[in-house]
Amino acid sequence: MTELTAPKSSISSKDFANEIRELLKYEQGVTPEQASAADVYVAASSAVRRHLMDSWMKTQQDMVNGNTKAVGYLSAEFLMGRQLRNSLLNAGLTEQFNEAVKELGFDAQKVIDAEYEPGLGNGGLGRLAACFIDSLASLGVPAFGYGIQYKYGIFRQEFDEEGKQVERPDYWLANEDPWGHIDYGRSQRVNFGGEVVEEDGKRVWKPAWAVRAIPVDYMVPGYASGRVNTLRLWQAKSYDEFDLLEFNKSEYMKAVEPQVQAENISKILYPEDSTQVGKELRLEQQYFFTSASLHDAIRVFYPGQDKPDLTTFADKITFQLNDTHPVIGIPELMRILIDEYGYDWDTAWTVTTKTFNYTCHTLLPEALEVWPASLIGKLLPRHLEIIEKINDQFLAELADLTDDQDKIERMRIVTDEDDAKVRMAYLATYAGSHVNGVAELHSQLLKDVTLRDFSDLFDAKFTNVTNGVTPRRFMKLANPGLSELITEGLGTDKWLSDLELLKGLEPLAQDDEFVKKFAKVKYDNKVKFAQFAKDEYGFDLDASTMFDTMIKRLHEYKRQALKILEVIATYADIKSGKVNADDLTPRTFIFGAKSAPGYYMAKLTIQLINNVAKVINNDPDVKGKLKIAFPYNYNIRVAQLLIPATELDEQISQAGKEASGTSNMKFALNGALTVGTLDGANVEIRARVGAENFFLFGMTVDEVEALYAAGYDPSKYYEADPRLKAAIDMVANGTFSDGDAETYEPLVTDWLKKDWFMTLADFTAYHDIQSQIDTLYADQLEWNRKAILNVANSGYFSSDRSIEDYLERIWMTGPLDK
Ligand code: 26Y
Repeated sequence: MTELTAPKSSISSKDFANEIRELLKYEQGVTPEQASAADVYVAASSAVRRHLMDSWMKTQQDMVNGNTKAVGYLSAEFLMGRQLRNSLLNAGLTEQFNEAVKELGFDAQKVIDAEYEPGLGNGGLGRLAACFIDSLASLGVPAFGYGIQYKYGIFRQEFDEEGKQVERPDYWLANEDPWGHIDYGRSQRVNFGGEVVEEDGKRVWKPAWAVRAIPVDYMVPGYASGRVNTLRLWQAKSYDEFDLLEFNKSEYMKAVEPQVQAENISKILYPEDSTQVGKELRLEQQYFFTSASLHDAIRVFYPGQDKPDLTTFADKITFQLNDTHPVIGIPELMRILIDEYGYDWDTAWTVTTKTFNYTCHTLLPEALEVWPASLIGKLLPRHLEIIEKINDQFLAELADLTDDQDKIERMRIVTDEDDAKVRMAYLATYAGSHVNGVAELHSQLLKDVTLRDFSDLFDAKFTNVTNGVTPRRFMKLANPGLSELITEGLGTDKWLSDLELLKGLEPLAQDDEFVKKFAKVKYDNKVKFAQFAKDEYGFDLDASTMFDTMIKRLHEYKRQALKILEVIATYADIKSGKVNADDLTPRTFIFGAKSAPGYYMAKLTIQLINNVAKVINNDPDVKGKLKIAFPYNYNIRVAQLLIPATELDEQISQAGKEASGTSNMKFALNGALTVGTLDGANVEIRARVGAENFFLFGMTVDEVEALYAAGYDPSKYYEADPRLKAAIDMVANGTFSDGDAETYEPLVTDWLKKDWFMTLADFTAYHDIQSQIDTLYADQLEWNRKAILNVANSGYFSSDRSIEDYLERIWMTGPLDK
């Protein structure tokens, strides 16, 4: 007997259909006959929201009235993905929806597809935030996600005739957004600029301008917890609608200028995802949402109190800083406590340090945010004073802890130079109670390298929380076939809220009948993806070939170049007759990647992949053997279709560069095998699924270090491996640029002269592992056994487990009472 615990609302499909009819009539003013799929999508979404409303209100009340500390997840990015299916799942309305829309004469998938994906994040960090708020709600922990409701999300990617990336604005709010509820009454004032003056012995900030932060609330329904939390995204609005004095015809543009300026703050998500961008507007965004959120939390937890006792603030809510982006919240809370509520410095400091914790998501020093003190002084003069005072206090503390003057200098929060800089990661590390990395290796490297001086002196602050992903979206919704098979295999669907139960699948890897069913699910997912790729992109993919996928932001350290060079080398092997195409496992290489618009090398790599695709896909000599598919505008929707269809997952970053990775977890949970380096969470995935079920290759962190130290010369590797040489020569000689040798010259020169991420040094090892992959793939039963073992042993990578670790190690709180 299969035990089913998934939430199920008691409402009938008929009644649900009637609710949709009502909403179509009273909200949209259309009959079901007149309605479009988009209308039905809006009405159905509103109907689901209504069903969640009681739980949402009760959760808010219990949170404020109870004594369970809440979590505030401060993040500049929340990459939520589409909402309707997820909300239906958690509200227990999936079946009713499917039936109801049919009754109304609509195709369910068309209704689902009417939702435009909100892309309010760049990649891993933003998606992690989305998984975390899902898990918080599912565990019944009272929490707010706090961020920005960007008007334009991550750009829509297109490819032009030459295969170059073109960025188009992502105006996701062009149509009605039934999920976001604008709450004008709870807006906050956020001040900027001006100066600080001395009044009655006090420092008083006289700001020059202000914007109104208006909250847009999204429900975050938990799975099977009965709880619904809130994602509160702030929208910037001007206080001065137009200045009518200025408003005559010729001054019209001038009249709306202040409004335009204020509203620019929440206009666009910065598409940079790793190297820092020192843009004034970005600092404005960071201050805008952290200031509004902190004030909001005071409003929520001390309702109606003019003189709240904020010494208890850290008992009401703990704030997690998702990377350095919200770190300006630290001096802001100091300012609120001192300037707005009259606390003394030491009291404010005690409250502030208890309130914040910091998660670091990088190892690349160039990604650690640093702001010119002059810029902070211009936008936030009072905050600069506070930061300087924190710095002084810190230096005094350090002087008591160490005699090492160099170390003290290295650790300064505000650098000692003419054009002084403020190091946000250092500020967060000093002021926060805890600092964590996002995978074991990453947390270790943070201590050993990136934040070494800090860990020397404040070791107790440092901890690790390995990332995780939500099984609701990335298994149940993305892979219904596998989910059903797992439920059948385990005899229960409880694994969706207790993912370690997947362990129970282990014996089934030896059951040939089960393995065949598993293989069938994978094959069906491939067919489904091929169909989608045909409809959406016009690709002809062959589901009988191996689906070999690399999806992630385009970065040199992630080494998409390694993958494409290996594909080119294989192509060259076949063309030159060195290898008989019939001896190779036919593969479809699938890429998905956006590049930061200003990242030249990354964009050139995209162009190269597209043009290698053009050549290879049109060459009859390799037809049926090698194919490249590079769907443009990779996003959560594509991920949900592609991950379940993938057999081989590429996680091939240079060791010591990828903080964690999270798609690696999604792939393992969906039964792909990984080819990867010992980097980020790959290390932990391999340890859990077993070395024999993971294709490991490449240098370790120590080997990388040693090679840098010895003086790295990539050209040696080029000379030593004829396949590598052939591949690079092909790129250099214009094979993929209509004979033009100039096009990829910067890439070629970089590979041969610099190759900072040692693509060439790992090339031979990467190739050597391919024959092992082919051999295993030839034995489908064995391959699928290993894939099942990956699923069975990846339960640890649920974001529920990550959240439990945060609760225990950092937040010191838990679920609300039932
Ligand atoms: C400063 C600004 C330009 C900036 C904006 C976005 C800097 C960084 C980012 C985003 C970083 C990011 O997505 N990092 C990824 O975080 C994932 C979740 O922890 C990790 O799995 C992944 O390894 C890391 O690259």
